[in-house]
Amino acid sequence: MDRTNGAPTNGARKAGVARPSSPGRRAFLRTGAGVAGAAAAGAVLGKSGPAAAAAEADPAHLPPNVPWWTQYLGDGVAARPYGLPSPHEAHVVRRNVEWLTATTESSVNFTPIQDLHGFVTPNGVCFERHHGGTTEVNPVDYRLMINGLVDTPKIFSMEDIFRFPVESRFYFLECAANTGMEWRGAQLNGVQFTHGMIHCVQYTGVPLRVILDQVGVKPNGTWLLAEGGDSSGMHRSVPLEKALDDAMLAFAMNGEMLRPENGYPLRLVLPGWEGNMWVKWIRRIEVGDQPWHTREETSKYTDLLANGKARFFTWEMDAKSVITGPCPEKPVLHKGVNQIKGLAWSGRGRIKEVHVSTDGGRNWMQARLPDPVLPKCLTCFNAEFEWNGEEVLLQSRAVDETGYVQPTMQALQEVRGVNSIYHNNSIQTWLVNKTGEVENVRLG
Ligand SMILES: Nc1nc2c(c(=O)[nH]1)N[C@H]1C(S)=C(S)[C@@H](COP(=O)(O)O)O[C@H]1N2
Ligand SMILES: [Mo]
Repeated sequence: MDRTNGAPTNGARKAGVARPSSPGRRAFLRTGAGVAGAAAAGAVLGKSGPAAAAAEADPAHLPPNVPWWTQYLGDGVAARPYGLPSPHEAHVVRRNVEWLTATTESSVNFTPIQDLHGFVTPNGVCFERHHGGTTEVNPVDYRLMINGLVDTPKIFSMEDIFRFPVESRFYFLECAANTGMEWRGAQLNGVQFTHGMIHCVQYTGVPLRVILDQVGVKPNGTWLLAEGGDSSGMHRSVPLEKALDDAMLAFAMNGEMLRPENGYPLRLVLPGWEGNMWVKWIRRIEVGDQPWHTREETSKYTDLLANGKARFFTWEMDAKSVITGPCPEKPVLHKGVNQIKGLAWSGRGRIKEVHVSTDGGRNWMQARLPDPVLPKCLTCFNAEFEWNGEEVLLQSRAVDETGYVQPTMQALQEVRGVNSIYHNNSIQTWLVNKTGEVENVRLG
């Protein structure tokens, strides 16, 4: 059954009337194809262009006419046991960049942050980053083992996990490689691709310290090794202090069990720390007295500096922000007052302020931060700007509660060089040109 236009079926059939034609469907396809075509071409990634908003309403649907959807019964409650977004939102999807990785199993797709509202990422569009593909785990066969420097090594089933008191908390997860393609200059023309390796959901699970209490960490136990249950051999060393602070073993996101691609049935949550350490499908935690220096914390996820040395154990994600509208996917359509909207976050706590500039960082104004502003969580910001059809350079700059200010690319490069692909939290610039199209550019 074709449901693309949401036109009545049941009601129309029952009432014995023909299903009305819907010009709205053609308009929708035109817009949708624009987005899909641009992404496939890869040239202007995710760019929908001003045409995106040019879909015209059908006068037959507008007042004083009564549109067809008011004249027919809608689908009954049995039609959708698990709900999906409106077909008119079919462009709000995760996208990958084919040339970025050799395979889709060891790869990434990106959250469509330009099309989302508020700070919570819907489960179905949370970016995925796998090193060995999505792992399918039957929770009945699932076990978490804890061994090493503990009094009583133990193996926990999901039933065991569910018997502990749980907490629910909102946290962002950002891959250390988010914005990693942009170190040497503007690369990807879409905020989905420059900044979409991030999501923010409400995790429900058991604090890791509660589980560690069960096994009794020995006095010389100071480090944990977290091991994933997928084929990639994902291992990361985690200092015990983090485990005893705010780490969680989460089984749910946004009120439902984790999605398979995000670690079902159990994942490690390390608030504010780089996404790589949030081991999915976690199968084992070993307690030790020193870090393991695994592949993922030596050859990968270290930051090669200009002098050939590498920073390592760079766990905390520095404060960062980005404007998600206007952006390359969301051109400026109107002269006069427009809204700037965006997201800010810090691995060190709350966002204190966000500043926005329309002249490439010469002048800054304070953006609004609508409630809630939660620690280690995406924070929305918005501000007005007046567009008179001239070129504009849009930027945002986050300040967190420690007083840390998001750096310019030049300032970041002075201390980090350009060899790394990780931890690029520099200020992003969008050029709004005279037609209102928006382009990813590098200043200076
Ligand atoms: N077991 C396992 N855990 C993993 C990974 C993986 O490939 N295997 N990828 C890591 C990386 S690099 C990131 S950025 C996050 C991504 O989490 P997500 O797929 O829920 O977005 O999971 C991390 N945990
Ligand atoms: Mo990552």
